[in-house]
Amino acid sequence: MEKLDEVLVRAKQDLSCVNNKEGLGSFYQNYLGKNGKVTELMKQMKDIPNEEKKSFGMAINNLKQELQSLMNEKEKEFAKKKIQDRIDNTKFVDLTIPSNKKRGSLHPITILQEKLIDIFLSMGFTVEDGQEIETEYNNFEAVNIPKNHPARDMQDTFYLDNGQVLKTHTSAAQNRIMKKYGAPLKAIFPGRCFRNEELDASHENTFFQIEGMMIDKDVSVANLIYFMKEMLTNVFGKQINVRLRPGFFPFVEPGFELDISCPYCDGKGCRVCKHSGWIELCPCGMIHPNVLKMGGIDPEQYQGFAFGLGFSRLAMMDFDITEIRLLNSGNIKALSQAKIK
Ligand code: FA5
Repeated sequence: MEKLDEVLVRAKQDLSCVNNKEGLGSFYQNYLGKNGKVTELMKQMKDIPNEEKKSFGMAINNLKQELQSLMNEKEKEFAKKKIQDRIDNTKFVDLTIPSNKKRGSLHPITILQEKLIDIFLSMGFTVEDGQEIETEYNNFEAVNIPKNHPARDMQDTFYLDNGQVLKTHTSAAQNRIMKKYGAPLKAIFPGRCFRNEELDASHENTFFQIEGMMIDKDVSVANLIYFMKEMLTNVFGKQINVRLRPGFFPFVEPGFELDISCPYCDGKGCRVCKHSGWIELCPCGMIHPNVLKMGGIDPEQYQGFAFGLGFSRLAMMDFDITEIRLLNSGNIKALSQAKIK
């Protein structure tokens, strides 16, 4: 029994020096492990006279329980210390200090796209998704540009190994949308386009267009002019005049280049309109009968207009950005100088 008391005193001393989990592991091995001091004492049970065996056994059990609860205490102490250490080493952030970081904003392209979508939704158009990777058929053949047609040269693009192309214009979605809805339909489809281009301040290899199509009975150029004027008046927040000049695109007949009266000088002449009072903005026209036919729509019954607005360039005007490459640059410092209204 004396030996048991000695072991307990010794164990308490040893445990007071333990200050980590590894130390606690060694302590366990030294006392309660296979060859530990308490286990050794238990092995002596056989030499104890029978009448004392019971009390010796109980004392050993008490000793084991005491050591176990001392170890549990120690473990709790370690856990508390770990939390305290983390608190002591954490650098607290004072959320009340004003930040010197600039606030973020949406990208000019996103802002303008949302504005255009809202305008067209309010005029009863649906918004469709186009694909960035398209079949050659949808990008060219379905819009009346057969293989070897010279118009393909104007829209050279990036061809994938599987023969598909990065779409050169949003018109590539026309055929899919006509087949999906049939006539009548009123839809816009914004999207990213790609061309193998000589790059300059207004030509990028990756840029955005928004396409619009309206197909119904008795649709005419008058409808086209009405919707374009409505859209532009909403974008610029003032009355915009338009004029049409003849333009060639194989998928429209007749085809036009739509110019707008310069919204910056109200047609008087300025740097933006190169002192002409007009800005070339949006190719458009009446959808070619072949294109309607390929889309499964009877051109004898239905007509439609289509337009393909280059809205990277519109964004440049709207946000006073003089270099188109800025729009794809991810250069926050430069983009934040764009006049986001
Ligand atoms: C087309 O892409 C026709 N699909 C538009 C169309 C649709 C006509 C429906 C008739 C009916 P174009 O190649 O001109 O046309 O491009 C349209 C607009 O996209 C241009 O006016 C211009 O604003 C923009 N654009 C074209 N190429 C680039 C480029 N490399 N970088 C930036 N914008 C471009």
